[in-house]
Amino acid sequence: MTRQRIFSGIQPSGNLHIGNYLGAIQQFVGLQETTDAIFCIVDLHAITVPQDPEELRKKTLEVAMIYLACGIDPKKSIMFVQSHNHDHAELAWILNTLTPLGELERMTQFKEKRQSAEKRRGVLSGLLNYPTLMAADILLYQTDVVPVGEDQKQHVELTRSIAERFNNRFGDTFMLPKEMLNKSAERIMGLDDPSKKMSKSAKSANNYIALLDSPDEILRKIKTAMTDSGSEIRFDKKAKSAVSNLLAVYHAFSKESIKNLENRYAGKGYAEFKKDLGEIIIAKLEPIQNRFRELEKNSDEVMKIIREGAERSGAISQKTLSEVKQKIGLIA
Ligand code: ATP
Ligand code: LTN
Repeated sequence: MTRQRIFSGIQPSGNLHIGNYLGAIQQFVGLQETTDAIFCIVDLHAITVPQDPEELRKKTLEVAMIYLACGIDPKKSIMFVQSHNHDHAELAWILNTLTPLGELERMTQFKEKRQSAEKRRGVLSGLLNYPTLMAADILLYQTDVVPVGEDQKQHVELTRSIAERFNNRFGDTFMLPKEMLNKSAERIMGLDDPSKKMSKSAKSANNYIALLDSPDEILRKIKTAMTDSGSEIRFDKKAKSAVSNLLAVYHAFSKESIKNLENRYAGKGYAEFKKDLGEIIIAKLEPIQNRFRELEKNSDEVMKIIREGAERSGAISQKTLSEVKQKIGLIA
């Protein structure tokens, strides 16, 4: 049987956090053993909101190093920077000409980001077209499965309908992809506001634990993380949303069941629970941080990996793009 193709991407637009790790990267590392895996650093998506040019370049390399430090192995997977393979922008343009405006306007992420952009410098049309670029990323590789956090499910669904519509009109061209969520960590919430997802573009760094936060910072952030009224440590998303989120993080890192955790901390206060949770996160992130520091000393090697990745990805994407151009009537 042929191996399944998986594809996913992360934006180099801030500090990668434990939500990105548990919701996405941790799945990537497992999947590369049994699938044909492609991981992208989606810099063209990052610029749909204003970025500082120097910072963007630095963050792009940083995401590459974090992928590697977390265990992405370039011998098993392809890893590259989106803008290094021009097929992505080209297919995205073609898909824009085939996607009704209304479908893009109803995307939840667009509606949310639009609100915060309006308060700043205005909404850029790239923000609206973000999902067609994501559809291009996925469809270029005839992807079967897209491992992502829950917030991206709607974009994968839209990708599927864009692909279906194209196939119906021009004949079978694209595989129809499916999202894959990590059930126990599909939506890690903000430490300072458990009603919203943990996000690297949050206003305050107290919203998230970055993968590169120091042990002291991690302990401080967990200590000051919001809790709920009452002192019980119980999983109840409605009545105890903050504590439930901390329990979900504890479970995702320790693999200990939520039931066990509830029993272990019965009658104990938040302080002890938070101290243990902080220590577990520190222990899990330590080896990743150590590998990251080593890679930082070796950025030429990392550059080489992403350049090779771009070439390997291009060999695959170019086949799909040629077929698309041929089918829609562009002269090859
Ligand atoms: P931003 O909030 O700035 O848009 P982000 O934190 O959502 O950024 P992305 O690069 O958009 O980060 O996401 C990378 C991957 O991490 C995606 O698969 C996304 O679904 C997943 N992810 C992001 N935030 C969370 C979260 N809080 N819980 C679980 N998964 C998440
Ligand atoms: N929109 C995604 C990042 C992303 C992506 C992709 C994920 C861009 N292209 C293709 C999966 C497949 C996000 O996490 N915000």
